[in-house]
Amino acid sequence: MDFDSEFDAALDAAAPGRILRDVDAMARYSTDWTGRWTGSPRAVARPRTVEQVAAILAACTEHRVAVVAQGGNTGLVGGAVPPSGSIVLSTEALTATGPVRENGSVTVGAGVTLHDLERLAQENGMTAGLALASGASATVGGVAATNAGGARVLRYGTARDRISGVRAVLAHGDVIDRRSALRKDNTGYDLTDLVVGSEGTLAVITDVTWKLVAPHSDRVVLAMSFTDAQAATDALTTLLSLPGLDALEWAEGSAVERAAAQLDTTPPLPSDGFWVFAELGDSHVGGGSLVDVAEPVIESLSASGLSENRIAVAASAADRRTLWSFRERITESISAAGIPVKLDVGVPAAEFRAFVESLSSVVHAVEPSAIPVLFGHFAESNIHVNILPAEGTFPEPVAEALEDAVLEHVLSAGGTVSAEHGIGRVKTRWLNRQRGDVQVRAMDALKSAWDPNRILNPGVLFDDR
Ligand code: 2HG
Ligand code: ZN
Repeated sequence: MDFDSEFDAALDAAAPGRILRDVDAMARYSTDWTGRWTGSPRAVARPRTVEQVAAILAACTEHRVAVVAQGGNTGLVGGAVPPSGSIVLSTEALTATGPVRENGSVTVGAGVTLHDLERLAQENGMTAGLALASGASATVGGVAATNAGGARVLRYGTARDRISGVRAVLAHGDVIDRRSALRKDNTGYDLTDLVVGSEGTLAVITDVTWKLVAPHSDRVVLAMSFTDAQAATDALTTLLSLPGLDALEWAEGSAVERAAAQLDTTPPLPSDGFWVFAELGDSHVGGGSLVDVAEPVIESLSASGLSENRIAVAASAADRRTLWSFRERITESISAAGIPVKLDVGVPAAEFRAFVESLSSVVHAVEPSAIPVLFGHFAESNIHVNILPAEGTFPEPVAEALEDAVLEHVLSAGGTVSAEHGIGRVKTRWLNRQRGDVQVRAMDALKSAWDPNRILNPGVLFDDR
């Protein structure tokens, strides 16, 4: 048997009946959600157990075959796209769920979707505290591997804040089990925190222990269309004083219009301005409803120029969902228009307005016909810079030039090249600029110790070119 067929046999033995090799069957694992990147894996493995994951990784290490762990394939930075000749290790069949413990934590398989985690939480009178528009497909393992955020980071933190333990398999097949039932355990290096956010480069996460949170009995969503970014940023401190603030999001009017078109409707407020969405949630508001408690803050926003026709308040579940959809459907509406250059940057709050206002000139200096669409997470000054081509797709050199111009601008504003989505494949050439040689060498030393043959997600995070 030659080396290749020896590997194929080892893979089949590692997870019998769970290996795909047919090109059509592998298609949905090979192209990322944005449609910008396509890879050509030699196989897709869909293990059902941690033992199968360990056997697959041992075979890959022995044969030096690259492995790309993949959850719901909803990442936006090319972090789960398989390079040619690699295998995709899909975690979608790792869906075992444990009981919700007395301390509100639950251990679930990496393949459980965020929506299924939320359903499980709600059946137990709790909520997951992390929600993404892609939650029907995004998996807990993918969310952990990328330290995903979403709209509720303001209140409940990123995935790292919600995860108290993981079980993960190292490149040689050894298993690190940190699925602890303990809420506190201060014994040595925090291997969970290290694996979370490592984008599949250190280990393959098979299970996650998640800290659920208590739900709110009262919820209100506000949408506000400020006249411009200046008016909105002037109001930031006031907005942050809204009682029970769960989420504070933003979008340019043109982005809201795109979402509205996608929803086949019109925006409920003048869409010329700079939109802010706020969600308030609480259970004990001193007898009054949340709307009553929020009233003084809303009045002070009106007093500082936000006229009544520029604010919408939704209290019922249906109305709240409708208002949120003008923010949540933006990503989909952009993808419906073409394949965008997608960046996810953050700047210090003091730089936010100037950054947002100057972005179109930065983009147009590279490509005059490009269409920037901006939105994101207002409380964290996180800007999702999407740049659409006038038609079709950008040629790759233009896409890279756009990325470089925007990211250069970010660094000069003291910002980060990735506030939320991670480095993936797209931003490897920026990691050194962002973190400096000393920190990248420290990360690289960890990578080499844990994965000496560099089989785990090569080309992601580190610039291996
Ligand atoms: C969001 O906040 C997501 O909606 C997606 O992080 C952002 O599409 C994007 O650029
Ligand atoms: Zn986001």
